[in-house]
Amino acid sequence: MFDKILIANRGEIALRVIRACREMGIASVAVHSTADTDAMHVRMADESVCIGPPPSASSYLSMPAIISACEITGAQAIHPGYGFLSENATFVQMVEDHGLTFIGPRAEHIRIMGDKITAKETAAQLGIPVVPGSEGGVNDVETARRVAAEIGYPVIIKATAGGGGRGMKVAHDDGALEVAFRTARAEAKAAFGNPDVYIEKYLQKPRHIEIQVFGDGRGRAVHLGERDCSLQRRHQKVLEEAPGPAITAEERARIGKVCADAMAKLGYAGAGTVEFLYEDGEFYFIEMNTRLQVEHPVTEAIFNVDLVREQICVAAGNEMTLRQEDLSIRGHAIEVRINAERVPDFAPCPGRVTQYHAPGGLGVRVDSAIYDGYSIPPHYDSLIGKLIVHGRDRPEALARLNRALSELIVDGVDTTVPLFRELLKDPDIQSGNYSIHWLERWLERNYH
Ligand code: MV4
Repeated sequence: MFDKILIANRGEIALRVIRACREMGIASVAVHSTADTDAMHVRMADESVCIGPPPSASSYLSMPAIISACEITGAQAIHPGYGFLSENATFVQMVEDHGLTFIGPRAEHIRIMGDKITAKETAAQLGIPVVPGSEGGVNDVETARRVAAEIGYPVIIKATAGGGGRGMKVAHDDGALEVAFRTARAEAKAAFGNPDVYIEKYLQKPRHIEIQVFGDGRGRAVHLGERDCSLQRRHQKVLEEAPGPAITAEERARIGKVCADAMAKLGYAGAGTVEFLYEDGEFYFIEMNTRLQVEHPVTEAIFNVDLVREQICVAAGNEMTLRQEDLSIRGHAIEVRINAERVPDFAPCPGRVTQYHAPGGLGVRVDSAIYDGYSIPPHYDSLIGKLIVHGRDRPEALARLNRALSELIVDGVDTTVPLFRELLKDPDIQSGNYSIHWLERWLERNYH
């Protein structure tokens, strides 16, 4: 096992990893920019290294600075958290070239899943159901027309280098196809330096369902059910829950096994998420994320598994302790993302937290790195905390979330907390009846 791990991240996810390290008796090293000298992850880690000025590109994304911090402190492994360098295959290669261990999948698997066409082809070959569409990329309008006519309108044109919703165009009929196709290619070229696009049948009212997978890198893999992450605004998740309110035990077992078998065949190492659109009882693969996700705590709650501990174990070359037959779901969990943002326009609202009180009690988990008097710097993501509740069933989880939100105090900056207090009153949220478009429509109804 490692003696010392460096966490190449900040905020709540850095704390999350430090907590796992401490429970495992592993020393932790925080890295930080000059904007984060007073950050909680720096205080909680056993050691810290300043790696550069506030802009991420000069600090949290600086590969040489992070590798140097390992060499200075003697850290043997790097946990990337999410975002930043977590899905950067070049970084993984560099880490390994310096005799260090990347706590995550192999560079090759990150690279495959980072290109959306290759990811989809790989998924299909591995037996994962995919959205009907073009085989590979489409480079000319004539081919686009032919594919669209074959699969039927509406269709969606996606950038292969995209992901997370950037570079997508919908065409509802043949008349709209040419403009959508050319616009998608131009935007893809401008945004990613790569004009390649592919075409899919456009699903009109799906849910976003993602399957948590975990592999040992030696041909064994398990699944830990799904999360429903349909409540999003502009491709930013707002609330996530597990299990998915629309998914049956039979569906979970079937799609879960398909994903676990696929990851076993790939030789995938560590935590991963296979993303699907779910409509009319069918799952359609869209992307795979090769990292630990923001919303992993809802899965941890219902399976009683520490995913970061498992990541560290597998990276250290230990046997994976997870066995599919031991993994069973207990109850229901919901996470809400607390962002320092002004509702309804969700403009970032950095500044000083004048008062902070975290809720507690049975079934309540708060993952946050803020504290009384903390100044939220303007340079980074506006996520300042996650409130995760666990109950014996969905109604109990909802009641607990409502109660925890009533206890939570974050003063001095605007946050998404008041939004959740309103959202929980809606009958569709109470009943779990929502698709990927539900939240934007609710915001229009309630705030415009
Ligand atoms: C789609 C789709 C409908 N049909 N693909 C958006 C982000 C990227 N991960 C994939 N996305 C979508 N792909 C087909 N064939 C609708 C979306 C989509 C979406 C997906 C998940 C969560 C929220 C979304 C909001 C708008 C569109």
